[in-house]
Amino acid sequence: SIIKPDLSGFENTIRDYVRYVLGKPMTDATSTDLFNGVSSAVRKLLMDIRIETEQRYDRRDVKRMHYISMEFLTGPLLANNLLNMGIQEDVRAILKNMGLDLDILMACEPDPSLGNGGLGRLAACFLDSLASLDMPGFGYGINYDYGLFKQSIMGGYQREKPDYWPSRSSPWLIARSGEKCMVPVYGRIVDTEDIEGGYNPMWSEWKLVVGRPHDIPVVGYGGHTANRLRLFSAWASEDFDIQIFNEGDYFRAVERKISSENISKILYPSDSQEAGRELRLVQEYFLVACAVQDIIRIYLKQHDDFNQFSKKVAIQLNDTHPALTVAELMRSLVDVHGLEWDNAWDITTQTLAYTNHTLLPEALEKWPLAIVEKVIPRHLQIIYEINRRFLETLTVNYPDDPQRLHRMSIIEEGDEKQVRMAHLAIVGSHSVNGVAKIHSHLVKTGLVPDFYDLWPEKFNNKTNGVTPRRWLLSANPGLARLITESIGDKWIVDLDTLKALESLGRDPAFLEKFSMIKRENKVRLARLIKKTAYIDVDPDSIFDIHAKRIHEYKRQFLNVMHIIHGYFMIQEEGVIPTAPRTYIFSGKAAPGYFLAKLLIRLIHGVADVVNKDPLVSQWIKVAFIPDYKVSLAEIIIPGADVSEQISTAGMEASGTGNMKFAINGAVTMGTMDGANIEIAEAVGPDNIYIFGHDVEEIQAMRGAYDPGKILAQSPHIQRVLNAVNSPLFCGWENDLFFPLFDAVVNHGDYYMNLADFQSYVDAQVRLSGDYVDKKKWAQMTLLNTARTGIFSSDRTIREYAGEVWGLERQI
Ligand code: 26M
Repeated sequence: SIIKPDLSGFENTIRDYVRYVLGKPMTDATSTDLFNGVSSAVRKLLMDIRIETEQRYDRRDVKRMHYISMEFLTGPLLANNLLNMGIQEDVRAILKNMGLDLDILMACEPDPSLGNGGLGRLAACFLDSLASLDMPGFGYGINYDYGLFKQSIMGGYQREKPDYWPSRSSPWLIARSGEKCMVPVYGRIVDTEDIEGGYNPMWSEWKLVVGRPHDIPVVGYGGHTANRLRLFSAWASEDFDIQIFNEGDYFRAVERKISSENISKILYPSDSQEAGRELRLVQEYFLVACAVQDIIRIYLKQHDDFNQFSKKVAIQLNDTHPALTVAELMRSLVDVHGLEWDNAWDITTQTLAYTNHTLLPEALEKWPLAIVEKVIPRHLQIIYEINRRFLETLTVNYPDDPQRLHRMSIIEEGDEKQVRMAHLAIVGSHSVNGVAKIHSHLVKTGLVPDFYDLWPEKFNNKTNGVTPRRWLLSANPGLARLITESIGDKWIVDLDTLKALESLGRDPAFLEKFSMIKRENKVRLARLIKKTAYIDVDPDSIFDIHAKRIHEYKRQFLNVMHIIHGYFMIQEEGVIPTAPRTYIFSGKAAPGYFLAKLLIRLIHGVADVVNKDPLVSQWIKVAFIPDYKVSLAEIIIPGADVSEQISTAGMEASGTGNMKFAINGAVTMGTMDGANIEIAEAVGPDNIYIFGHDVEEIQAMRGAYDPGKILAQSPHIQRVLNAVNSPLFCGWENDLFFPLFDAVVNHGDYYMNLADFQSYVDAQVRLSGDYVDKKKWAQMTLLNTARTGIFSSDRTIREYAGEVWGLERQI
């Protein structure tokens, strides 16, 4: 049941905000002013729920889970908050009465882009599910001044611009200056002899950075529970450098202050390559230190020793980015709170759990000892001690196996010694999980088999999920309404009930309505494409969408190869396709990722040729929607007929876009990778297009794979690749796409585009044939919606809560 908040003062709060906070008469208020006014009225309602929730948790002394993540990709919050509190229609009416349009105000809300992609968005879905399940789960992150860069396209090239979002003035952020965290950083270790003559390390001459919390309330569906996401801004309080101020070196003191404040300045924009920059390590440590201090402070409000700690606190590490939590929690327990090492270690490992999100070797975090020692010398000592004890137990378990010890050590030996963050996280946690069945299997057998051998019971799977509140109820209001009219609204909190839609597939009137909604969503998307990419597309063509970060392993290149192939089939062979198709791409490339950026240029080159060709453009259109982000995904995904999920098998840990598309009734064109495998299992083989080599086949091919051989045997592939390497798509620049051609033809085609090409083309031909059978297609897409309820993040969170966190509902 929904508890609706009292809206009697709502209009007045908006008017007061405009008049007394902005100091304007209502008649002068801009849409953005009014968005802020409405949001602050909503925020008042959120605070009431938030305060009640906290009192409930305190009263019951509940176990709390803290999700530590360098990224939280929330997207706009107004629509979601209104829907979760069940007041969107009431507020719409109040505003209408004031002569205002809620949709126009909502469109003024900037996306807080505090994440790169899947990992950050998953964290945001998890917070929504935790609150909707009335569970005490909280987020800890960084309040970056600059989120992920804004992407624009100039002459087919990606341009990056800073994304300065209102990190100080967003109506959703509540600064909590009273709960600052003090973070020591840099300095050196001084060894002293204490009274008993023992070793007593001292960390001295550190600088102090202050973490200022900014809280975003996270209200669950139904309005019963509001948890919080706590984001820290780095801040240098004047008094920490009072010394320098006093010495009269005012400018040096101000300089220091500025450099401390750089810590939360910007989100690192690479979603895979390790940045390796000192500032990134400082960011990771800053987050961890603030979070640990805050968590312990909250715990000690209700306890006076640490005996209950792991009974009352669970901490989840979102990838290895916050893996320093292992060392920081140890430091706090031992150095600050005076616990014995063994006791502190039990508490630490019983509290922490680690989620792995990638197998890509280039994405596995390793930090050179020299940088770690410079930034956090005491933590390096603690890591050494953890490793010393760990290796000691290993010699007991595996006598005479020095190779294994070498492989498992937290410290990697070599020219440049490094800390292996994944090893630190595994050793310091009681649970290690992957994010889809296949991925968890590969973590155990491929990534860290030695650890699996040692601690098989630590390893588990938690297949990702997405929140149906944002990704169906909010993003696809037409479909949400139809579903609720047909089977009631239970699905919003229990997505499995969508199963009841299955039988409606035999009702032609229902299928017709279902298809009409997709059509309307395609019209909405076509308008977005016109507005952002300046391309006219036909809503009656197949909308085939590839939306995600641009990366070689995600194989946007394979998709482009197929488009070029289609172009030649029409242009040179006079083949008439079964159905017209619009290929839609959207996604950002990391600013330093040359081939990914070149691929964006290639997509635009191909689009120019194809869209201008009078014959081909009747059948194929290509569009690239710039600046992919949550708010655009909410328009793009519901408008899809086909969802491209075509990574090289074994490389996409899970994918979550794949789930959003399927729930919204798109049919997946995908490889047997990540959660695609579980989607195939859920919807059945007739309702998905699976192609390409599976993980075992890919593994078997590695080493012996020869793209040249495939090339030699395929005139179609030759034609496509020659075109890539020809002036055709280059505009006025010569040899523009040679590096893409070269990577595939001369450098081994690491992502095996050529190995899967033919099977991809075949699957696409089958799909086109099926699309023209309107009824068959409608049934297929309906079954995708009906059978993908298990990909609700509510299901994922229930699994974590029961099997990892020991977290209970607090209704
Ligand atoms: C690391 C070091 C320095 C700077 C940035 C990073 C970094 C940031 C984000 C590395 C990886 C990052 O994200 C990886 C990611 O998004 N992984 C995706 O996680 C999803 C949620 O589990 C999965 O569904 C995707 O398959 C996986 O690619």
